[in-house]
Formats: sequence, structure tokens, C-alpha cells
Amino acid sequence: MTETPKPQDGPFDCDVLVVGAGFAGLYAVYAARRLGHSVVGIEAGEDVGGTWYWNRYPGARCDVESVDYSYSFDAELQRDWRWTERYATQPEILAYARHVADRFRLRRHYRFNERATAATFDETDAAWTVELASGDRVRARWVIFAAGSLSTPIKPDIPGIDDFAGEMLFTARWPEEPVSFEGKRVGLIGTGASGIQCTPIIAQSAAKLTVFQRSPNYSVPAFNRKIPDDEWAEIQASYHERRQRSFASGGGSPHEIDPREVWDIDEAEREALLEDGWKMGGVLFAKIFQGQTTDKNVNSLARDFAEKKIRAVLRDKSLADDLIPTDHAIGTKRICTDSGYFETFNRDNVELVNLRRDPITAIAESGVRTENGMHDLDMLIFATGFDAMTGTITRVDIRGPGGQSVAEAWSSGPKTLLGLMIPGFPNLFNITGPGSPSVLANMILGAEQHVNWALGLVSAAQQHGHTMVEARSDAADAWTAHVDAIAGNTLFTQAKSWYMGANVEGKKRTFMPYIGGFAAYIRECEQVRRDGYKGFVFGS
Ligand code: N01
Repeated sequence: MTETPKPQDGPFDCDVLVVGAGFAGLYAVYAARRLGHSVVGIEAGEDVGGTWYWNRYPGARCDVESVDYSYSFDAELQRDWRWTERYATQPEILAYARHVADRFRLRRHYRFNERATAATFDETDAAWTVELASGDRVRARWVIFAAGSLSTPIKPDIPGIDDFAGEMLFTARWPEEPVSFEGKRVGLIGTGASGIQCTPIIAQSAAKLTVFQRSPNYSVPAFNRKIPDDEWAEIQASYHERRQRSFASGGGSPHEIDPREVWDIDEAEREALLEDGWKMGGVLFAKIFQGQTTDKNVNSLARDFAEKKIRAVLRDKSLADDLIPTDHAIGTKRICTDSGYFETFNRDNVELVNLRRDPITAIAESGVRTENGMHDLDMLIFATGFDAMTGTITRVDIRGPGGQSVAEAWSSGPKTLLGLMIPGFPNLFNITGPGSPSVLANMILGAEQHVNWALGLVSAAQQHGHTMVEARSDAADAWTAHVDAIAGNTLFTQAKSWYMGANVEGKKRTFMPYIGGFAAYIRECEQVRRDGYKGFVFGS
């Protein structure tokens, strides 16, 4: 069994190549090895952690509760790792990823500081040859691409961006060494989840923080807190059942929407449910009533409630008008999870620049120039998002036997079967990609399910003496149309979100994740398996 990949002149062989050492990649290495495959992993970062390795900006925290946003595959790991807070911070999640890597001895499979740049499939011996940035190559029969859904940050195309003479930082590539804001005039461009999480922390010590906002976002407080021992004991006692509920849920955590028709609930109780939902914190506020993201009237209940909450913390009414979204139904862009975001704008050292009224014209040596004037800065931070879901895989020049690249195959939008395989690209599995619940569900449980299902397909192929599996084009068409149709019944397609590819110039507008729910997706996958992997073609 190949365990420790060694740099060498020629390509080295393995059964399974895993791209990425985030939670999906680590699990893929673990699970493939457990099945007896020889496994090689490559990872662009210096160490494991993926998203949580790169996004180490101050205030970074998960918006899924720690006890749910963690692996379920090993009961002892689940028992031994003690989460300290309801929503874990980036350092704690990174420490967890490192613990998992140590505990299951996963690092030895990996080459770190290494990136896949291209891959070609040789049909004669049914293997991928993957080119690495170092110049080395890996040959693998199966490739599990687990490089993340939000892993290609966008550097905005603002004139003069490289002229800025002060410190320039990206939340998605935050340095490991401490960054001081003390006494500095800091500018922040971007008010998505990343910008919203770091704003309050920067404001605490910066001389001045200028937040450049193009689109306001809904954000719900995290109501974060320590997990006391008695609560931890209760969680431990019912962890198995909690996991079962997560796998049977819409979003991969043990929370479900009230089953009643909303208009059958009287107003006082609706208000109480909204208050409870608000106190649940973060994204869970999108899951209070049936129809909340499909019916504008139901959505307005949550929207009006959120607006009242935001207005209540802001002293200046015109600031509230600027900070409250008016362009999308609440929850149709990912609701942010904050710790004191709106309150921060009550501080004297914080200024909001509404770019819809006063757009950026250029970045200069000394700061950001908007139509109304110059904002002099010592530090400029970009929290400007990602080429989500398709950006990372399409940047690798992966070419199937027909010679077409993934980027070319997806030029009019991603096409997949179950989100896992792309027609024309045999033996390649994409984890939490478009066509899967991906970012709409708990990413760790999603990754476990994907990897298990993909490796099940590999085992099925092997049992029958096959060396190749591919998604049939018509089956992928049907799945993609199904993914599209479900999204079309919701309000999500009306928001200019990264789910829709709307944040990237020229990207095809299509709702990328499967929005039918985590449990429904698992049922679909299981049905396909029971039907003898219907829609997949085996070959040798
Ligand atoms: O990125 P975003 P993010 N000039 O795309 C603005 C997850 N996440 O990193 O909306 C000015 O949401 C852009 O403006 P607009 C989570 O799933 C989770 O914050 O295009 N502004 C927007 O405000 C999240 O949804 C957590 O008008 C420009 C911002 O940059 C996803 O990652 C924490 C601009 C980008 O927001 C992405 O979040 C962090 C320009 N040229 C992230 N270009 C948790 O809490 C872009 N913008 C777990």
C-alpha cells in the first residue's frame, strides 16, 4: 500500500488520489484507506484544514453549531473531542482538523504546498495522470476532488488595486502572524459573512474603520456561548440520535421547520416562533416557517421581524436604511451570523460608505477613492467573496477522454449526476459540488455521505471487474434539470447571490446547489444505488 508519497522523477501510482485536506479530503483519505486502497493526497496549503486553514481572519467562526459541524464517522472521536463553544472559532475548528489528522495518521498520505494544475484520463489503462505545480505527476485510477466550494477567492477588478501603498489583506488568505489594527485607519471592502464577522473586531482597536458596502446583508446574532459541562453530558448521551436527526433533516443539523401551515398559527405564536428562531441564531433563522423561502408573504414575516431587530440596535435611522437589505428575500442569500455587527456602526470610529450611492472609482496609493472623495487608509481588507462551487475545479485543466475540460463542459452551467460525477470525466468524483446539497447543508456530514457513496460505487465497479465508471450524459441532464426545477420553485433564484454565480462577471446564472434537502438527496443517492447505479456506465 502506498502511504507516503515521495517526490520522484516519474509519476507515482495509487488507487485513489484525493485533492484537498479540508474536512472532505481528510475523510476521503481515511475512508479510502480503510477500504484497502492506496491513497495519495495533495493539498495547496501547508497543513490540513481547508477553509479553516485559509480563512483565519479575526472573528471567523462557523455558523453551524460545533456539535453538529464535526465528523460523525467515529464514536470515540465524537466522545473525546470537547467543543468549548456553541459556534466554534476558526482556531478551534482548525485544531480539530489537526487532531483528526494526527489521530488517524492522515498527514502521511499528503503532499502539502502542492497544487493540481491539470489532469488527463488515459482510457487504455483507466487512470488519471494529474500534473502538480511542482512538476511532479500522480497517476491514479480514481480521483476524489475535495478542494472546497468556497476556495477560490476573488480579487476585485478595481482600477488601481495594486497601487495601494499600505497593508493589503484578504480575509480568505489571512496571514498566520498576528495582524494589528491598533491606531490604524482601516478600510474593509465586502459585507458578506466574512466582512460582517471581522467588522466588530477590527473596530475595537482601529483608529478608524471605513466599511465599503455595495450590498447590505441580513445578519442574525450568533448568540454564542460556552457549552457548560452538564449540557455537554446531555449532548453526549444523545449524540447518536442527534446525528440521525441531522441525516434525516433538510440542512444536515437536527433542526426542522415547524410543520404547520403558517397561516394556521395565530399572530402571537408566530411572533414567539420568530423570537425563538432569532435566538437560535444565524442561518437557522431561515428555517422557521414552511414556505419561508418559497412564498414572499411568508418570507416577509421573517424579513419584517429581522428589520425591527436591526433597527432596534442602530441609533441612526439613515444608517439602518443603508444596512437593511431591500433587494432580496431573507435567507435567499446566506444569512450571516454575527457577534455585534450592527452595533458596531454606533461607534464613533466606524463609518459606512454606501457604494450604491457613492461608488468606488479607484484605489490609489493612499486609499480608496469614491465619487464623493478620497478615504485615506493605512490598511485595506478585502472580504470580496469566492468563485463559488465551480471556481476551483474549473481552474484545474482537467480533460476527459474526449479532450474537453471541465471548464469547457460547464461553460453553460455545471452539469452533474447527483452532484458527484460529470459526464465525460470517468472515475472523477467531485465532493460537495454543484448539483449536491453542498453549502446548503452541513458540509462535514455532506462530505461523509458523498465520500461513502462514491467509494461504494468504486467497490461495486471493482466487484464486477470494472475499472471505469462514468455518469451518462442523459442522466446528468435529467439530474441537473431536476436541481434547476426545485430551485425554480423557490425565491432563491431571484437573489443575486453566489449560489447563482451572480458575483462573478460572465459566470452562467444558475442555482448551483441541490435545494431539495439533505435527507431527500440521500434518499435519491440510495435509490440510485439500489437500482444498480442507474445512470452510471461501467467499463473496463
Ligand atoms: O463572500 P460574499 P464572503 N466592490 O460573496 C462585496 C461562507 N462563510 O466571504 O454583494 C465592492 O458573501 C460583495 O458585494 P455584492 C458563507 O457561506 C461563512 O463574505 O456583490 N464590494 C459582498 O458584500 C458565505 O455566504 C462564514 O454587492 C464588492 C462581499 O464583497 C460565503 O462563505 C463566514 C466587490 C462578498 O461577500 C461567502 O462569504 C465567512 C467590489 N468590487 C464565509 N466585489 C460563517 O459564518 C465584491 N464585493 C461560517
